[in-house]
Amino acid sequence: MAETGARAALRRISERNTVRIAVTGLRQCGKTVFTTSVVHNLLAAGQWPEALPFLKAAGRIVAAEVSPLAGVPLFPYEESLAGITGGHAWPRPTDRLSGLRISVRYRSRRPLARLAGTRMLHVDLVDYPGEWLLDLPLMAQDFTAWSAETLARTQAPARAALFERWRAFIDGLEGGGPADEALLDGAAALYAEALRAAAADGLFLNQPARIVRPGEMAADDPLLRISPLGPGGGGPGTLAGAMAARYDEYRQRVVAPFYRQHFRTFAAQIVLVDVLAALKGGEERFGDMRDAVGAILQSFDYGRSGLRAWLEGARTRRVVFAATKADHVSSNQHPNLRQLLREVVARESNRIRFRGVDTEALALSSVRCTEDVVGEAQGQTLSMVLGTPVGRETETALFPGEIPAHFPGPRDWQQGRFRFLDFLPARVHGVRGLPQIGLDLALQSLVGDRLR
Ligand SMILES: Nc1nc2c(ncn2[C@@H]2O[C@H](COP(=O)(O)OP(=O)(O)OP(=O)(O)O)[C@@H](O)[C@H]2O)c(=O)[nH]1
Ligand SMILES: [Mg+2]
Repeated sequence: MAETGARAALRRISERNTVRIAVTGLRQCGKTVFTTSVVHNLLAAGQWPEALPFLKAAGRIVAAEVSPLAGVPLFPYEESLAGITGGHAWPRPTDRLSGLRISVRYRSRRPLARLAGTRMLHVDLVDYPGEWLLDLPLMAQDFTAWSAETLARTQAPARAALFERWRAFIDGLEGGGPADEALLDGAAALYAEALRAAAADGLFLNQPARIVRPGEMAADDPLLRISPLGPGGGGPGTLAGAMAARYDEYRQRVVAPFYRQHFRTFAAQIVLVDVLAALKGGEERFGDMRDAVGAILQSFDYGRSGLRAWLEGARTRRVVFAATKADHVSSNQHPNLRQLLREVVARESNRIRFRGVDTEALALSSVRCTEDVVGEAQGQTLSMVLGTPVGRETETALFPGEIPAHFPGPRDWQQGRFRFLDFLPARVHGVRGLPQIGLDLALQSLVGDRLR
């Protein structure tokens, strides 16, 4: 429903002390762990501001409190934290949407404002399965355009074999032929099977996303019976026309609400990118990850200004790009990790900056699980990381390989070049904040200017 100008103005006033942070990132890039660590470190900052040295306002935070976000199930913060600190286990992949508000009471930097008492900033965060983001680009593509793009993608080497059966099936269909529900369902079933296989194979650009991660929808929901079709006459009553109608219904009923409610307006965005996992996955997965991040960022409307921004509320001021799980490599690799991330997002970053929004890139570890150590291997002294790799019981010092500062070339992709392992959360009490790298810098960029 459209808001009147007056109502929107009132809403704007109440939003003045609220920051909605869009935590954006592909599956398993670290969104849930990031959210947990942000909440925990802000809760701890009132008493232990040293946990966030680069958040300039940390020393002025008095205390913070968590509350639910209207209309969204509560983010399972306690459960996630207990897993990390008590059980030394990571959260499970997210399969539902959830959110929370963390309200931070702080003292103003300005002496006069301080006389008036403390101030409040509400930070709103939403968590969701990373797969779902890949649906956002569908909002701007009609069925014909989406089909053409998807067909081309499924012919590239990384996917060709997985999509072969589906491809043979749709090649036998005449898009302009009469609409036959059984044929449409047949194409959709084969497409769904191939899409799930691609996801299992570590590929990201899988659309429609709910086929891979249905969430609260049933896996056999008729809304999910969608498949791209080859070029061929569409129009009402034809196969292509009927499939286009299914596609539009999915966009309207599934994608649009997700987009409208959670990504249309936010004041700050952090884009989490697991550059290390993509490097480890090899050249094709690395390329797919880059394309997926690019496709998602295309769907945000940056830099609204003037009347429209005023009427619609929060305007994005800043986008922070973060290469996550930086603790998988030693600190001397972080500058290269950051440089590589800057190359990965260069095109999107340029587009965003052109619209007057600041961007920044950093290396991040929401929960630091390793320490830097120096070790000897094959007669060389090397910088290593010490931590407990997933699947092992004891701490181990490892040399995970070096991060290239530029896009890897053919030689870099040679087997064994990138040996990053996943680590278990380190044994911490988790009262004084979770150990982190760059989380405080990220918070400074995202909300620092709002804690004045
Ligand atoms: N060492 C280390 N590992 C991390 C860190 N953050 C995340 N991880 C690892 O990354 C995995 C995924 O993190 P999540 O936060 O669950 O990822 P997500 O983006 O919420 O994933 P989906 O829910 O699938 O979209 C975790 O299970 C950890 O293994 C970190 O700061 N350090
Ligand atoms: Mg998650």
